[in-house]
Amino acid sequence: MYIEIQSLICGLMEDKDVQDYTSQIKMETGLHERDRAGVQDFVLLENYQDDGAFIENLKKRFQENLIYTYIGQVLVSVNPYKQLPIYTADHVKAYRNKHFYEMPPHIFAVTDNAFRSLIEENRGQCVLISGESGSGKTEASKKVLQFIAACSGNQTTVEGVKDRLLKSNPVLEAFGNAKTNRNDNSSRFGKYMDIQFDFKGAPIGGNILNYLLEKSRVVAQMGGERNFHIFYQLLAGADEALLQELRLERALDRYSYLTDGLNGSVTSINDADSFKQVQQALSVIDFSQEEQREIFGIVASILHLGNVSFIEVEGNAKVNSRDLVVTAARLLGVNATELEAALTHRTIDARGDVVTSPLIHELAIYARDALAKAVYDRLFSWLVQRLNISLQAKETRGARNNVMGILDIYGFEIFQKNSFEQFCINFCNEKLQQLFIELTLKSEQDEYRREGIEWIPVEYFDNKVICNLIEEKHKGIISILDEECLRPGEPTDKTFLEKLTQKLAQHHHYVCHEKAPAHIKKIMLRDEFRLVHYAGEVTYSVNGFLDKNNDLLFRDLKETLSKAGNGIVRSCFPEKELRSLKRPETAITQFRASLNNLMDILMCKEPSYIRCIKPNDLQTATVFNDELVLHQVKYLGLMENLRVRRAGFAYRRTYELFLERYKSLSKSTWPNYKGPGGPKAGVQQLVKDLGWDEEKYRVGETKLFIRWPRTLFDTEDAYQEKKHQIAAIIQAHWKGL
Ligand code: AOV
Ligand code: MG
Repeated sequence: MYIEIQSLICGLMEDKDVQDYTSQIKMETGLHERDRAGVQDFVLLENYQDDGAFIENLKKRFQENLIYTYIGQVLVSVNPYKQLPIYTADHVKAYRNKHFYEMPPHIFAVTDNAFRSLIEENRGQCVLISGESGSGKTEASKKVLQFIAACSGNQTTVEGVKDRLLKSNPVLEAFGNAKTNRNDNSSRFGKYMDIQFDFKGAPIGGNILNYLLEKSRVVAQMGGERNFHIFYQLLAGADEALLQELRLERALDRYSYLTDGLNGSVTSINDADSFKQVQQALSVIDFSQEEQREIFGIVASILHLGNVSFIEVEGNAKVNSRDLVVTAARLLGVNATELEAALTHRTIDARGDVVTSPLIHELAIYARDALAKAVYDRLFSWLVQRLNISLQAKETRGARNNVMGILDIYGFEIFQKNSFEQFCINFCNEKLQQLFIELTLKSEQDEYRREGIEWIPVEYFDNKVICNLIEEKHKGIISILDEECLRPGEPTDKTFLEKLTQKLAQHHHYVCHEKAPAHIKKIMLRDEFRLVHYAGEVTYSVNGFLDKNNDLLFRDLKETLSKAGNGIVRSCFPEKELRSLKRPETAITQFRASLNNLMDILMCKEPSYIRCIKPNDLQTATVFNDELVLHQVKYLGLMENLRVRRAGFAYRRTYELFLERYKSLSKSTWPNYKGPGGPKAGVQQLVKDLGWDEEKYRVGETKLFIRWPRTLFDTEDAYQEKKHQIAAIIQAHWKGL
């Protein structure tokens, strides 16, 4: 009897251990928890067309700390704004090697799924994380990395790689993240990280691509915002000796580059601790002492530069605080007199005619800020390159396809004042949304086609029209901006705006001041234009567009830096750049090219999607703002995503899995289907025995497609009942023993 019962349970519980039985039942927050905690896959929602029901489901789950929900394979994640105990080693173990739907939704399940496709099918993967600023993308990317590190190989060689991969995060965040009004730890750069695996699934290397750092933040911040974390970390965390060497004082208000926005610390951030972590991470990644000294030397030099002021003598700018220039020059390893001259003069080389002229006060400030921005920006790119050297795989044979990419970019943002930076960031988000549309639609269509199932297309809002408005050759905003930047004469931000309006006034997604509807006109200034993005309407001020796009650093400064004693600075400003006669590409053109390159990389990988949602604007765990969430659900296209998923068939399972789970429901499949035709025939027999009528399902090549969730609910209910019956029999049996 005992043996019989045991084999019965084993059969029912698929591959799980008998001992796991009770915990298994507890873990299964699956279909049966749908009343208390909503449904764990939106395709199971009865009234799936109704956005109210969608939000209600998200809210219910959020309140139960169930932040993850699926739409088919897409993971929707709501930022909990508090630490949840769901990322432990036990969780990693529980999700490792499990079938996607066997466990409650989790970012680990998505990662495990991608990871297994990578290893078993040798298909390049990418995890695409999107959502607006503060919705949890960066945290999500860290969880993906955590899972991969925890469940892949543990030989010492691999440990080194994993350590370096993990430690690259605190370094990049220190230099590339900052407190904004949307997020205390906002990414101010885009990041795509490839992890390379060997054929056994052990990480052997990685590579990071970085996208457009918001360098204007180095010299100015909006009210309530901060400069990049590293400045505060250095001042709070460096020991006295280091501060002394860098000639720094701890007080933040001593530094003009730190006093623009929020002057001080942020409660959610411990700068001194973070600094220790950064130092430790730099050591793990094998940055030499010399390199570390040079890095912090550069950071400090920027703070000193920011304090350099000028006076005007007979119309020409003169440095007012020579000692600061001397200190900055020492840290950069350049000649102080030369730096002073470069800050106040401009040399123009017009076809061999070299003319040096003094700068007016305003231009000297411009030159100083351009210098600080360029040095910081190039330091950041240098850091990424340096990390890549450390992450480089020693052995790449046979590992070509075994690459998993993780994309974590800056999210869509709307501020009070939006400028060139927001324009770039939001453009990037448009591109990513475009990719989502293409890939989800495409893969869905492919699956129906592959499986030989009829398919009814669903209407989508395709944001391609906005991408085109921005990037189309000759006609798009980028082209118009570049044209204006390169035009001889006196192009200004104002003439740029005029051109925009002249050429785009008719476009449905472009709104100019003159043609704006009355209620919009009221809130728009004359130097602004407005774009109807997929994620909302944003008003951009054209102030600074030309300057930022031209991204000009006067030749004199470049020349000075190319001879720097600080090795990092020297390598960031190579001499050959000075000799090049080609006009450097504009900032936006470079950005567009790098984004299009990224799209190509992503297109040839199998994507997994994580759609992040933020529950409120207050960065708090206690508020779920229905309206705000609905807005995100709408623009992320989640309702359409769900409709597509439901248009044909809500649920699909491979024959093997379906049969394994539900075989106990029919005599012809229990304990095993023995007839001809394998699992497919078994499932066909099973659903016939269950009395499903033809309308409810379709038989694909490898999968069973189920039209209504109710069908699956009923089957699942029957299965659960059977399981409990058996459990009762076992209990009775044990009592009787
Ligand atoms: P983002 O990357 O999407 O914004 P983050 O990942 O930085 O957003 O998340 C913002 C903050 O929300 C974090 O600093 C955490 O405090 C909290 N948070 C997010 N996800 C979780 C989680 N799973 N568990 C606990 N707390 C979380 V931006 O980079 O601004 O677009 O440019
Ligand atoms: Mg981020």
